[in-house]
Amino acid sequence: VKPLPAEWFVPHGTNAETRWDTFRGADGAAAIGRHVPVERFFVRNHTSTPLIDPDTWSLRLFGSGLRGAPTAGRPVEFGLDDLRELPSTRISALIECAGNGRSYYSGQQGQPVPGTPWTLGGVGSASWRGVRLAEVLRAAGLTGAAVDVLPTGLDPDFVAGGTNYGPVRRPLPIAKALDDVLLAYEMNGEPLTPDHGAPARLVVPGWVGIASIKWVGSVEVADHPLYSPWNTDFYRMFGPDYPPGGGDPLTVQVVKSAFELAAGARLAADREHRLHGRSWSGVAAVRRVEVSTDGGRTWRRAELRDEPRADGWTRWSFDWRPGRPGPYELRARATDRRGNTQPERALFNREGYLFGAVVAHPVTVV
Ligand code: MTE
Ligand code: MO
Repeated sequence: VKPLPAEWFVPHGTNAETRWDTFRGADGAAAIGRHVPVERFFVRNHTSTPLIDPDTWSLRLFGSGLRGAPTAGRPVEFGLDDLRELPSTRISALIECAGNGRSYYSGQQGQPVPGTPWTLGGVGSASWRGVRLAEVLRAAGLTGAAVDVLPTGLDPDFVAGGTNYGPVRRPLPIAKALDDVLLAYEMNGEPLTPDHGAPARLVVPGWVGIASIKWVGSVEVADHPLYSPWNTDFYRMFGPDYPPGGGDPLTVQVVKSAFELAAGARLAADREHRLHGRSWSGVAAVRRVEVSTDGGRTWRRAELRDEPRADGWTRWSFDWRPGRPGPYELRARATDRRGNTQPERALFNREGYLFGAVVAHPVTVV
């Protein structure tokens, strides 16, 4: 992992989250636009960042869902130049860790969970260029029999609690793979950096970050369901409110909101403040945001600063003159076009995934 400076990130071991107070400069002006600069984008690694030579790298496709399989036994390979010759597309998409917001299970709901204690910075929006995975699959001889695809990373095996789970890999249903998944080789107009998956990674819009496999080296295409620990043991919901054997493998992200403000920020009492924030959803564009400055008793509409769009977050602002000094808790609550909104409490799950409840943001008015 490249050094991730503390002025921009909150470090969590091999992971680092973008600090929400760095979205604004000291003068209050926007420091980050619709897309997060690569050097400020959160990093989430199960192990460590591999350095891969783009000139010798290739992507191997194989499996019973390709023409000629299984007897052909002839995997199809694409080098980076081969990929660049296929029609390219540019998309905007958020990548967000399924564990983003996890620390609030403990901090806000008194429910400690293991895992990286993200606040809300395990998310970022970027512009991605690459080839649609559908295009690559078709070029490799996709048949109508394909059910699942399994992209596998070239990073070191994931070892935890004495178990070697093998390389990071997670099956994706063929319907999603053919819908809007990108095999990306550029981020914000530059070749991918090692930390974000160079030379190529998947970008799976709206879905939990683990679907967007970095440093992808192979893709199995199968005419039967595929499994890996990442869709059986991890990234599923376990807990009293879920089926005894666990819920389905996680797919889309939930609605969330964050203030572009430090926790514990100090604000002058007798001035009007323009508070800024962003809200997003893995399902649809965010079309309404409300803010409460009195602990959630009353809510007022925030002003949307973006045309709501499904491929990114909606930026918003809220003018507030506190009046009286003292401790306050700010809250933001968003609703997407499908009517999904943020509840008071998130349903507990053992791994602390998908914390979508309204987050209390403490500030001190002086
Ligand atoms: N791909 C591989 N090969 N190995 C990993 O550890 N982490 C996943 C995903 N892709 C991971 C991976 C997780 S959990 C997330 S949230 C995203 O990458 C993070 O992407 P980023 O580091 O570019 O922000
Ligand atoms: Mo993640």
